[in-house]
Amino acid sequence: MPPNIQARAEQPNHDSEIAPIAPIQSLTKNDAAVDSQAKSNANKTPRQHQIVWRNVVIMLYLHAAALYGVYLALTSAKWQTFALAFAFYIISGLGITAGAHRLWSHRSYKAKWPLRLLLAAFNTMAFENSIYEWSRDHRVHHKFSETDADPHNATRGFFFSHVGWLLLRKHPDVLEKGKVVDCSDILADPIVRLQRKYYLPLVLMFCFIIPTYTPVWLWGETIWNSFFICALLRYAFTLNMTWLVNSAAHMWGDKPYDESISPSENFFTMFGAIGEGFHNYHHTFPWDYATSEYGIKYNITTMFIDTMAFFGLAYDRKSVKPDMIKARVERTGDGSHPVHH
Ligand code: ST9
Ligand code: ZN
Ligand code: ZN
Repeated sequence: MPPNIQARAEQPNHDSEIAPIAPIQSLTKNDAAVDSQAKSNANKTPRQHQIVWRNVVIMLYLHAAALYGVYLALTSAKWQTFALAFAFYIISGLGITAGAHRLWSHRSYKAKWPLRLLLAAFNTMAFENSIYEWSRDHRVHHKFSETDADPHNATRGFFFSHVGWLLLRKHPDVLEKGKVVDCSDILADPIVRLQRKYYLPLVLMFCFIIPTYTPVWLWGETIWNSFFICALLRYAFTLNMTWLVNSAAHMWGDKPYDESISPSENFFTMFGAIGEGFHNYHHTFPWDYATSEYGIKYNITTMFIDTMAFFGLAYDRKSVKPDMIKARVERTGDGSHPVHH
């Protein structure tokens, strides 16, 4: 048993206090009763700061290399290389937003296998942990938001919810309370299992080798420029745009749908996270495939899913009826919704 797991095993056991296993619907439809009971049981085990130095070194290197990538982009790279890096940011971002997030974590729409395969490839390019691990953490985040059982608990501050949580061992509550969250449906997808099984070699190929060599093959860019711009700068940028949803969008912005929760409508992340910045809406109605009541407005991910639906590859897109949104806005909103004006 690795030492960190052993340390956890010695933590006081709160199993008896854990809420009963919730049906998957409660994760996607925000079953308030179960959630509030589960949340009231959180915050019991003391926080520990077991730093994972390997991750600290990797993240420091990645961000320094990304800055060097900016320098190269401004001084010696071809413009096509920078444009392709931007395209890879959008593509890999879709693997997170349309893939791990809206499809696998929330099941807010269904996708035929060719689309699931494409999304899994895009997702691997984003290198944000396997679809299974990402979705498990994300379901736990929704169910236990703003408690110690939330992997990136925003009450621990901007840095922790942004990147700090990836540099420390998880809080024991994440593991203990996380057990009640059923993720078997995610693993039931053979594409998810395949990605998980060969994750690291696939990441090497999709996140690093393909982005590095494409500009070299297509327009004779140097491997050096290409590696720092299309691989490392693009990767670090996409990571930060994702992390801002956990940090900034859990701190700053309006709360038109539910003022009692931290997630907010954050204008910057609407763009940076390609349509995932409507975070107050998303935590209120997590099963809506558009993560917003405004459809494709400011929402590249919704445009992508709708395009896939047009080709018959996406179907059963779930959304919330306007009446229900209006009632909720009037009941729990902070007054910033246009309905109030
Ligand atoms: C990255 C992920 O960046 C980013 C996620 C962001 C999410 C954003 C969400 C916002 C909404 C959507 C917006 C998208 C916008 C996108 C825009 C794009 C343009 N439940 O994890 P371990 C158990 S990754 C239940 O190792 P440690 C489980 O048994 C970046 N159980 O914990 C597990 O074993 P196994 C690159 C759980 O040892 C065991 O515990 N990657 C749960 O404390 C051990 O798990 C990195 O930097 C749970 N939730 O280590 C690597 N969690 O898995 C980062 C755990 O076998 N990761 N268990 O079942 C690590 O190195 C480690 O995870 C650690 C913690 C050091 C952070
Ligand atoms: Zn979500
Ligand atoms: Zn959130």
